[in-house]
Amino acid sequence: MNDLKSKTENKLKIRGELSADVAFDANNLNSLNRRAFLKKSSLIAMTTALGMNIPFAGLMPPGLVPKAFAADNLNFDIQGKEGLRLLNDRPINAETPAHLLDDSVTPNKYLFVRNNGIPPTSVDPATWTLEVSGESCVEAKTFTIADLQATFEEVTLQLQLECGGNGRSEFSPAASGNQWTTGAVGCPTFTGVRLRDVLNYCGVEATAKYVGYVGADSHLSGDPDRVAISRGVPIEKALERESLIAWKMNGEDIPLQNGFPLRLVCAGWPASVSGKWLSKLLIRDRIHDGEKMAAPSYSVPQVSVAPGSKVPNEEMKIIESMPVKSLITFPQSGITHDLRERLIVRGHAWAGDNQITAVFVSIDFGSTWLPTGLNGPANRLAWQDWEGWVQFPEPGYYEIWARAMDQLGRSQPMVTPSWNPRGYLNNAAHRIAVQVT
Ligand SMILES: Nc1nc2c(c(=O)[nH]1)N[C@H]1C(S)=C(S)[C@@H](COP(=O)(O)O)O[C@H]1N2
Ligand SMILES: [Mo]
Repeated sequence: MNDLKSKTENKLKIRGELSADVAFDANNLNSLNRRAFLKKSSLIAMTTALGMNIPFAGLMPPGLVPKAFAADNLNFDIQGKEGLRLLNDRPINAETPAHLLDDSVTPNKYLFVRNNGIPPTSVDPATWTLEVSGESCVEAKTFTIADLQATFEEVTLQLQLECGGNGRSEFSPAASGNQWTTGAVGCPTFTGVRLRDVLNYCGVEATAKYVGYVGADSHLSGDPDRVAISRGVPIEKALERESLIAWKMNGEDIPLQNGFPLRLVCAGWPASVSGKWLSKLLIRDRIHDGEKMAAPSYSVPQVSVAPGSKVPNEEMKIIESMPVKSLITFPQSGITHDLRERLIVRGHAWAGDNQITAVFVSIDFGSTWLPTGLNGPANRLAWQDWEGWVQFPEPGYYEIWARAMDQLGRSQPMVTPSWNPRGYLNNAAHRIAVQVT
């Protein structure tokens, strides 16, 4: 693992220092600065590197790096996971390639892993306890998982989790942190009890403003007095009927890396609010002040800023509902397709607390958009499946782009949206490469 980690670090070091001899190395290109690439490239160079013609080349935005060059090449072994791409091994951070997210309900082996610290090592669900307290809690109480199961109504919901930093790798100038591409997202089902039932059982004072979580993972430094992460949500979000304390994912034990034996799920917001290895909940009379609550963590500038700007913490705001986004999960980027056949294209779309009303696809670099068929969500805060088909006019290199819209009319930009210092909330349209022969 360490060997692979240093490879990743080396890749990061060469970011922006593109030399001619690596210009067409597909494995290196995805972590390189796009502008540096394009300074040295031309349409001729691109078609030579692709080995085929680009029929819609005239419609290609200047500065676009063909998706075909961005190969996902790092596969790793994490217990209970399959095919994930590792970004960091301490703490473990691994994302799911888009084509492995094709299922309507994300299987346990394909849910991404984003750890800030070191997960607990010996977990016994029979003795695990959850303590509820805080300034605005009427009566502090402690529950075992069996207590939760015996006292409250059991609920199963499909809920989407997306890391606030998903898509960070595309920001320029680069933002530090895990260089997620598109794979820090998933939508499994969770079974547990409603957070609000548990909070109301303990009593919520009128002064309640926020609910914070504490998990049983430890800080990377090993210092028992330090906490890796302790975030939370405003009381209104905590009291929504979809906010859960869950002990099952897709009907099975939650995978260890995803929070076994108990986790919070407050979907539609940065997944950092969904505490794993949940051991405490605090009903706070103020904005929760746990680790990584304060700016610049999970915060963006209050007003948009020029790329590369320094933004004082006081001018940042905490990220709440996530933006509109979509993913093409079929076909896999890089496939070869027969000109005579229609190509089915499908994926998912989601929009934080909101609902998707349409998804469009384009095969001509965004000049023409075709509507797709869209399903409703299984329940509020689940992603929505969409499917359409395209037919290509002649052989050559194409990209399929997808773009979703929500009920507020918000859509996705074709380029990276508002630059922010930590590289959050990139909802640029997803692109895949197709070779038509
Ligand atoms: N206790 C604890 N909870 C946590 C984290 C963590 O490191 N420790 N990471 C958070 C972040 S930043 C994200 S994106 C999600 C990731 O959930 P997953 O690993 O199950 O996909 O968990 C959140 N909950
Ligand atoms: Mo995250």
